[in-house]
Amino acid sequence: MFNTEERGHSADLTIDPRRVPPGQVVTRKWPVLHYGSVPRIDLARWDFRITGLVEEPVRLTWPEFQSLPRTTVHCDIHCVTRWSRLDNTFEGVAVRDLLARVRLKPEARFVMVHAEHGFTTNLPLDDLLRPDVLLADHHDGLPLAPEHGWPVRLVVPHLYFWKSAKWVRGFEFLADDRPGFWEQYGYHMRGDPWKEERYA
Ligand SMILES: Nc1nc2c(c(=O)[nH]1)N[C@H]1C(S)=C(S)[C@@H](COP(=O)(O)O)O[C@H]1N2
Ligand SMILES: [Mo]
Repeated sequence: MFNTEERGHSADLTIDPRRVPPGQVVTRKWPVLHYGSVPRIDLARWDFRITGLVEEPVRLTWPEFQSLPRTTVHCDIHCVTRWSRLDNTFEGVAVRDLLARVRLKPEARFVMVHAEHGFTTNLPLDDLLRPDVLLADHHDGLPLAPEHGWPVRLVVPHLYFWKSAKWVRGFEFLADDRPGFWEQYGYHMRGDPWKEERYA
């Protein structure tokens, strides 16, 4: 799966091993991983919906999303299939800034993230609200490529990358945790790479 150049990179003395979680191999490339096909998206019909345990449901159009305050996040990403990619720059809207405009009900403790083609992934609210969790539309200065989630993907740097839903379309707030797509197949409900929370 990894060529020698990539393997060599993991032994690169310029990489601080403390940045690489246990069982991970550093790659310089950015692998593409998802279930199903890359969706075709029409920005004129795109929206982002916030539903579930909220006082009032929210629907943002593409221009409304684009008018939100912007944040840049530098982070490393860690896939449960054991590759890590260091030094990514994602730009977009911090989830915390978006949710500051939404009144969550006090019972809301978890979120189900919804993406195109019915993909879902679940997160505790505390993880979603970390300041570096982003609805990203740019990576390393360029709009996201379609296969990496254009127009918008979630980026949750501190958890395994399957939580970072590509082609994201909404958040549904819940009182109780529910497994998303990969979680139903046995992936961990939280997915902390530093604790190797790979499978349940
Ligand atoms: N919508 C959607 N998002 C998804 C997935 C998917 O199947 N569908 N796969 C996840 C998994 S398992 C990983 S490792 C990352 C991969 O993102 P990348 O292809 O940009 O590297 O996307 C995550 N987001
Ligand atoms: Mo993954």
